[in-house]
Amino acid sequence: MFKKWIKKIPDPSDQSDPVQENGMESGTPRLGLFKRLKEQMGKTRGGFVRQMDQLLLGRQDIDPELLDELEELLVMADMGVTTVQNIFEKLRAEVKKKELQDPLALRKRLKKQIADLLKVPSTKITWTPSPFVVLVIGVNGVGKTTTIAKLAYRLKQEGKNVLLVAADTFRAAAVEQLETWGKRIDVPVIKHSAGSDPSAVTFDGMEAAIKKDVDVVIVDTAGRLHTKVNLMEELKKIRRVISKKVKEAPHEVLIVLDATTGQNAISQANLFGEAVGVTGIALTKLDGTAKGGIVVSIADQMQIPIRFIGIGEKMEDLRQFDPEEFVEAIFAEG
Ligand SMILES: Nc1nc2c(ncn2[C@@H]2O[C@H](COP(=O)(O)OP(=O)(O)OP(=O)(O)O)[C@@H](O)[C@H]2O)c(=O)[nH]1
Ligand SMILES: [Mg+2]
Repeated sequence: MFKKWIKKIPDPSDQSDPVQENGMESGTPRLGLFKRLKEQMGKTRGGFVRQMDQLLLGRQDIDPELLDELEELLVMADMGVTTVQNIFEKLRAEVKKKELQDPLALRKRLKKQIADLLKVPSTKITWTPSPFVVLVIGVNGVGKTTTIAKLAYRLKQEGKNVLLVAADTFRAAAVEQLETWGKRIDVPVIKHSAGSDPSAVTFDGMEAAIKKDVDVVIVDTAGRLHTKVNLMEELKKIRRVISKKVKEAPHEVLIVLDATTGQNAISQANLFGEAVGVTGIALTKLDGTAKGGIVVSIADQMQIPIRFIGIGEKMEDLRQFDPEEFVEAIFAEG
């Protein structure tokens, strides 16, 4: 009966090259990283970016119809109505002033506008002081546990001592899922039995982290409870338990959002943000959507930085979000 809740866990050995980016580690050729990003963003590139190019192809002038069609396309690509309206207000003004004269210049300008929207002051986590506590939240199935495993793997590669806390005691097999990951990446997991109090596991996790001098503690939480109110109350309680043990913690409240859910992701972030506060976003499954525009929408509409993007099921497919690289990958030729 719980079969549908038991997730497929990708084999971490199924990876070409354990790669990491700036700020996490260095020395790996960025070209390989970019190639993988480009490949994994193929659906978006082949989706709305190609449709955009088809619209622009063969046109000599920028007419109002072209602008209308493009505008609609970007909304359909999950870029968000307000964000797209703002972009096109500027574009129309530039066309009117004859600053933009041909479709190719329009494409270039659009790419630049998107890149500018994505540029936010800081997307990096400092990982200090220790224990640095990351509370991971989000609705069910968005990729919390997988993201935690990928993140723990990366941090471990960097030489950090990581500890995972299985505070999703609600879903059958959730503890087991995190434990399996822990074994595969060789990271300890603090757990209680399924159905027990998540705050109690968190308490034990924090105690263990302090005792063992752990660098980073990552707390996995449930995505679903009997009601939304229960879920939020539980998260608040977990938060309180963490703060009691380490005053300024959690240092990062990372919300995991699924890119394939489009604009819904934004309402989820708002909902969780109001209840427990959110300091960063991990946007997963970008490889699974042809509408990567959600990245632009989130960056423009939310005051919270996108820390990581999930671009696949392999261990190295959690990337630190790099706006410039991202735009290059989706607008790349070929
Ligand atoms: N293609 C792809 N799949 C992903 C990505 N991140 C997570 N997944 C998959 O999404 C599914 C759900 O992931 P989980 O990590 O179990 O999600 P969760 O949020 O912990 O789910 P609950 O524990 O039920 O709340 C799994 O099959 C993952 O492999 C990603 O970036 N790309
Ligand atoms: Mg989970």
